[in-house]
Amino acid sequence: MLIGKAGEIRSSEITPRDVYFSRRKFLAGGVGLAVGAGALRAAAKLEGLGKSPFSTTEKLTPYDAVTTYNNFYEFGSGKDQPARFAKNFQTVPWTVSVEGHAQKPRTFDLDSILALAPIEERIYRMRCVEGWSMVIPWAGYPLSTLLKQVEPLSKARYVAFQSYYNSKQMPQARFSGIPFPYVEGLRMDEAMHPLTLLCVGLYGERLPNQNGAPVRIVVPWKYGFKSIKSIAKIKLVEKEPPITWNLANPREYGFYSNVNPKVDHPRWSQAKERRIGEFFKRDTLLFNGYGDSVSSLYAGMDLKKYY
Ligand SMILES: Nc1nc2c(c(=O)[nH]1)N[C@H]1C(S)=C(S)[C@@H](COP(=O)(O)O)O[C@H]1N2
Ligand SMILES: [Mo]
Repeated sequence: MLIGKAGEIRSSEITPRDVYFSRRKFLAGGVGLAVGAGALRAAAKLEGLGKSPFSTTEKLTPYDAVTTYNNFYEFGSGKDQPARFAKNFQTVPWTVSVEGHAQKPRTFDLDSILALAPIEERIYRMRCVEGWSMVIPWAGYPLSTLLKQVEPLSKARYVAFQSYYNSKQMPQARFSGIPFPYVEGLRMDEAMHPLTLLCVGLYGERLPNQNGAPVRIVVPWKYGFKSIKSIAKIKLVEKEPPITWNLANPREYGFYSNVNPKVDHPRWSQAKERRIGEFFKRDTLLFNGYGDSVSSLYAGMDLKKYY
């Protein structure tokens, strides 16, 4: 991964959250063409989202930045490419198969995923391995809720995820320089942790294509690449599964990839980060600030070795 030009997004390009919401209200109540746009947005709205004690109260990263500054290499390696090239990504119909060491392996269609549990808003800090961060109001429920449905067997020690891949829908993928389908993995206890989110939306709406529609994982204490987008398959496995960025460059990207200001990337420091929209860099926090909840998962592990 290359570090993008710092600063990244000019403030003139950012629509603040309140402007975004009032614009949406205006579109929904408008006439003519505006009604069309409003109706499209309204269809994607998630109603009655619960609040979560796991949410941070930090200032949200503006909607426009969250949805136009993305890594989604299936749609190109440039930050602006996913928003442009994922526009017509076909996410209907969609299924996620949950298989492997389970008593009741099963394929879920999207409606059954959406209906499985109450969807709540989770405002998480996100830290990309490239050195930038955002605060994003995700919507979803714990991944553990889905995994429990299939009744994992004791042999299941890791969870392997696979993104959807279709070179016809993703013609930019072959220029991205990483292998596809994109794969990721978590240890079972990480996957079952209440912070690990099965995510179906952001900013009160269903996920935009460029953010991993229609369903993705969000793991806030790890570098962003662990938060795999547009998942098609989840497999309960015995051994640590391969992960895309480790396959692409094992020296630079490990399986754990916990956010850690003391373990530098071989080509750059991880001590600081730039919150998108802010000018000054801030200190990066161990486990991205979620240490109270997750540090016990790594008790006794050398985090320099298990990077
Ligand atoms: N399938 C897939 N998932 C992916 C990626 C990708 O290229 N392909 N990029 C990762 C990286 S590097 C980051 S930082 C986050 C970005 O998520 P966001 O665009 O929703 O903020 O998605 C992650 N998930
Ligand atoms: Mo990233």
